[in-house]
Amino acid sequence: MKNMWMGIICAVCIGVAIGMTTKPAGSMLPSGAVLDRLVNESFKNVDSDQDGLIEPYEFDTLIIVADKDDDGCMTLAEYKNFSAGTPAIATMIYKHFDTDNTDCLQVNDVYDQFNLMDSDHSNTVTLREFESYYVKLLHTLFNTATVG
Ligand SMILES: [Ca+2]
Ligand SMILES: [Ca+2]
Ligand SMILES: [Ca+2]
Repeated sequence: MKNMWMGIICAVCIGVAIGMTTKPAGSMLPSGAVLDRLVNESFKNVDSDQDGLIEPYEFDTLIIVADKDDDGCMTLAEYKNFSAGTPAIATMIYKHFDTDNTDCLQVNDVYDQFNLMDSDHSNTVTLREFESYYVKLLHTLFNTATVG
């Protein structure tokens, strides 16, 4: 009886391991329900007054909120704590914006992203606008990652 269960558990292990090896090292591009949850939770992280829209001031305060020690820099460690994504995804997003590799992101570094998100220039970002920005960003990151 015990052996049978061990066999089933091992088969599951091997199945998972094979599934992993067909994907790029490190992390998989989220899709389906996982992506939906990631988009929704990330949106809520930014929408601090929870009215279903991201306003410019909320985008400004994103880094200030994540900057736990208030030294004016959001470090990778601080971003990982704040981000709704897995540590692997958070690291990819962080490095994408920390182009000079100083482990310090400031409001100015990400400020122009608001305009990229607000595709209809209404000065607010809806969940739909945020989702299309986020999906595009993830695709950029994963394409870059698989080349290197
Ligand atoms: Ca809001
Ligand atoms: Ca800090
Ligand atoms: Ca808009």
